[in-house]
Amino acid sequence: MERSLVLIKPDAMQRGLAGEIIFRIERRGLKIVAMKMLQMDKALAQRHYSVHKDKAFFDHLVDFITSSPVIAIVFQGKNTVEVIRQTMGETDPTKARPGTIRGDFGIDIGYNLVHGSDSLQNASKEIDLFFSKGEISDYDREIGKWIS
Ligand code: IDP
Ligand code: MG
Repeated sequence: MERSLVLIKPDAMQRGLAGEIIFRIERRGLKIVAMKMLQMDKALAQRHYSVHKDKAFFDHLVDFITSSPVIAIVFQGKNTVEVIRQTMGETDPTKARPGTIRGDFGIDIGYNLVHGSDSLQNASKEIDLFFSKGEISDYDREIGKWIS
């Protein structure tokens, strides 16, 4: 079983798309094991996006992700990292296929609605940034056997 971190970004919060995004990922069969709404501060944003610190868009990205509350969610299930990346679509919404979250709701790379970890290693680091161990609840679901 894998875990991945999802963030419902400020543009999705402002546009009232949080439920739609959670719905699409949850419906794949992934299980929510932790969730909270929070206002990210600059320090957390810089740590979360530290791999991009030398990029031209970094300051804008930090301003954007701290501009409104976000919802942070840990999803758990089979191939979770890949399944979420696939459900989100390409980073640039103009390249994301219709049927993906970004392909259906986005038009600009700076406003692409949702974050999902890009590897198991980064998922683990990102989950630790947002959640303590005690905030993550693993539990069995009866429907689990019908999904994987
Ligand atoms: P990802 O979110 O699909 O994993 P990354 O390459 O990790 O994409 O980039 C992190 C975030 O930085 C993107 O989701 C997007 O919000 C923003 N970003 C990436 N590239 C650009 C760009 O060229 N211009 C503006 N923002 C960008
Ligand atoms: Mg990324």
